[in-house]
Amino acid sequence: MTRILKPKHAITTPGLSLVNKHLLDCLRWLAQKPLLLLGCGLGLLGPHAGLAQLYSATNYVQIPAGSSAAAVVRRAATVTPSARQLRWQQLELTGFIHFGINTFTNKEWGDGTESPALFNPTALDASQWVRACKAGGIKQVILTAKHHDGFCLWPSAYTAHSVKNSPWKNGRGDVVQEVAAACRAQGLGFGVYLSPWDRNSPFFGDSAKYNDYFVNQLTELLSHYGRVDEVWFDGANGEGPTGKKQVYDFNRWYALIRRLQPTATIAVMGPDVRWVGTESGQGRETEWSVVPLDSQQQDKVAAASQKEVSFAPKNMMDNDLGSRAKIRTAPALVWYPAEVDVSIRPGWFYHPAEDTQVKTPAQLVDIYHSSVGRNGVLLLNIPPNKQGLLSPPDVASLTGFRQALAKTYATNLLATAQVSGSNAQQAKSLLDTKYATYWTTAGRDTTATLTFALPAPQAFDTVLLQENIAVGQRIESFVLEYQRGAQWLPVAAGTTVGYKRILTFAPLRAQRVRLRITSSRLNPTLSAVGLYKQVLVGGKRP
Ligand code: FUL
Repeated sequence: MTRILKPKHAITTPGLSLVNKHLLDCLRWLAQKPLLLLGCGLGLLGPHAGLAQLYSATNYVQIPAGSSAAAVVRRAATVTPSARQLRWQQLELTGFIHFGINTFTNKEWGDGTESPALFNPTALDASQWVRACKAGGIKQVILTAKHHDGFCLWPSAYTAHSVKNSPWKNGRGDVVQEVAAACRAQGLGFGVYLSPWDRNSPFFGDSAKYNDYFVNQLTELLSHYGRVDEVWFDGANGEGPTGKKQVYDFNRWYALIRRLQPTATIAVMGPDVRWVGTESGQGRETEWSVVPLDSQQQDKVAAASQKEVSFAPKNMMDNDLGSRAKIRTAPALVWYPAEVDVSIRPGWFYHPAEDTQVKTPAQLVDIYHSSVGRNGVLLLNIPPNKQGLLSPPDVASLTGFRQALAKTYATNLLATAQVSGSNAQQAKSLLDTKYATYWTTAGRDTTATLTFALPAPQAFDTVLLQENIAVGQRIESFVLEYQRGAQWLPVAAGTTVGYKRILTFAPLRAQRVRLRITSSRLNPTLSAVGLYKQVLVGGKRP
């Protein structure tokens, strides 16, 4: 019997308890094979050499037992993203395409018994999908190559349950190929979602057989379509037809991905990108990219005399995963940044009844602020319809969203301001729009004040800050103030900054503003500071 761990449209991914379990199994396996992994990994030496295939030299640090609180904080500030994680973070906006047999049955989850004959888009045009995504500012597109129903959007050699047995293009079509080609042609990154849970495969639940099947499918996807930039493993899971629980061979999958597509990030049930913990489009107010390994699991692992622990944080739903209190007793810290997945419609797949419930440009702008503006990467789902096209309301919303962002963020009111305060001689790098150049403090200063005098009073309602995460995430709290008469009054205050932090507030008018960084784990850095006035295009705020 199939046990469904995730209800339709739930905002959580209960499969994550299994995720943690699988990751633990994976790390156990890794701990037993350090030499093997050293050989096939990146050749790193050091305490985490056995994890080389999962981690870079800088995105994983062990915390020596007995470290002082201050030492832990300093160590946390030195954890930095791998090259693949940095590239991914800088994309800011990525797109999700849920398309498959569910599109034709009007369901969210298929049970795997659907006939491939149902799959028959009449006007499928992957270039239209990618064009609309690009017009929405999206930089990379992830396609559901196989969802839980097991139906493959490419003609896999390992199952009959695919497009090859559908009427679409007389069984000679390949959606994965069309999307990959469209992304390449239009300069977008390309990623694949391959559901580990497969409700069609007769092998599911027969662990070794299914792992072989899965590896074969993954190999097809990673070898036949050019560069793959992200591989997304969903946490939702259930039992197979045999009634047995499928034990996933994650370490084998990760090794395969690193070998065939070394620049791809592995997301959600993977070491590079963390599921933010909701599907609402809301990231955390306090979002650390440096998080501890799961201390609960550490206890279990310690009991089993293992040295390494899983990289998944203990509770993905906590409103803080990485503050000083959270990292204090961590055995190790990892760079594990948040991805915020949300659909432009209520469902992940297309349903005609939801044509009137497409999120407006204003709603998407709010989501941008609560995801990218909270140190996350937005993964926005836009599902094609039965014709095989993105529908007009979705395309219009994407375009309106992009226009609103472009207009708002075109004019940084601080661009012509005079800057004074801590290390103000470096202020040029704050305002030069280059991410790689950055301001920092002198000596060992972990606090700072920067004052901006505008040429004339201006109205504004948004502040944007960016740390240079290539050297780590450090800022723990900041406040923005404006001058009225002789007084400095608070405008907005926040905790973490990370790659990007955006705070919006009721509009006000001022000529002098100042940013005070009140706490930082090491010298704070800033690549950018901006003050803006929101411009909304094509729609009111909800
Ligand atoms: C969930 C799945 O069950 C949904 O169908 C969807 O694919 C979403 C992105 O992840 O876990």
